[in-house]
Amino acid sequence: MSFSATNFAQPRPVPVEVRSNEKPLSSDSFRFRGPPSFLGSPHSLRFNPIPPFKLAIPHSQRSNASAVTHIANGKMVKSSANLLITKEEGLELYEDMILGRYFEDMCAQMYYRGKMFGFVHLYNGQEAVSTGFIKLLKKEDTVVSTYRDHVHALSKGVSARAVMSELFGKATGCCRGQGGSMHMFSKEHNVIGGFAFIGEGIPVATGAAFPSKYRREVLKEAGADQVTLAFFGDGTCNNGQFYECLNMAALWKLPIIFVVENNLWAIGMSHLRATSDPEIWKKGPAFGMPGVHVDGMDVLKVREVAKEVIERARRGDGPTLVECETYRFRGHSLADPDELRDPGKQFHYVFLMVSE
Ligand SMILES: Cc1ncc(C[n+]2csc(CCOP(=O)(O)OP(=O)(O)O)c2C)c(N)n1
Ligand SMILES: [Mg+2]
Repeated sequence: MSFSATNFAQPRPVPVEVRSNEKPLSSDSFRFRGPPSFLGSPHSLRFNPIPPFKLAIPHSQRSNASAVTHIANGKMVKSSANLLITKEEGLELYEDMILGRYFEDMCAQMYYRGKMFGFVHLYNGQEAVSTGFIKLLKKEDTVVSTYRDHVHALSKGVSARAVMSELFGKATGCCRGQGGSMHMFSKEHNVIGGFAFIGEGIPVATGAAFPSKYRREVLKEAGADQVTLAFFGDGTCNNGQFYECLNMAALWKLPIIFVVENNLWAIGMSHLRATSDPEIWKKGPAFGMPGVHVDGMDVLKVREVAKEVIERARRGDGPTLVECETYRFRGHSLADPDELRDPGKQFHYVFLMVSE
């Protein structure tokens, strides 16, 4: 198979060094200006360039990873699709992202007014990932999230009232007020968490992907083509459950997409200081599945990748690992004083959105 999305899944020309703390992020469309010293890590931090990537999986599995070979070798695969959308689709994406942003801003307001308690982790800045992926799903598809879960639930169709009521601990919340911010759940919408422990949702998502395959292949239900999206962060990719589940999903060719929202931070730990190879997408081919890197600040690019990998999972071709390079505009949680954030950053992105 081939990915038509390779125009934005291509590797950076100098893969690891570009992600040092002193350089702009990889994609041109980020258009960072000025030194991103806000990343907070020592300027002396440097990584050795890695040798060119070689696919080291058995021939029988190579079809799954051929696109990755192209990506890794810097070859452009001819795009069969494009980033064009209809006006209605554009409005749907815009509305969903604005809903996510305003919802989270309102949470912050309520939290600082003392109306909301416990840990509350906001999603500001990462909306293009949730919208780009989840708006392509059918109702019966499943979403598994983390503690940064409000916007994933909203994108999947849980009403803002049900999510906000949950945050206020009300019986009208989507978990009857008993779950709170980190435990969004809706059976009706197939949102199955909301997990406070990092990596906890990945095996749950892997398990959720299994019935679809079982029903189609064992019970011979032709229409069983549900897919599962597992969202989690860059820091979580250093946990064992991530690797165990990549292995199982590839082995069983499960209809799951592992969506890494790489916002460069795990609480206050820079991604570059915490992982041996910062390019997370490369871990896919190590397990025999494609790994794709995409600009997670661009909803159309995310959507194009999402379209392809969701269709791939739906037709039974197995899992994909997608690394979305994004950024959170607020602190890790509302209890975080935001001291690692660059106050100019949010304005910068808003300006880009308006000027493009
Ligand atoms: C098993 C476990 N260990 C440690 C923690 C504490 N913890 C909460 S969030 C977090 C960082 C996660 O970072 P990342 O995966 O990048 O997600 P992000 O917060 O950036 O969305 C850690 C270590 C936890 N919740 N669960
Ligand atoms: Mg992170």
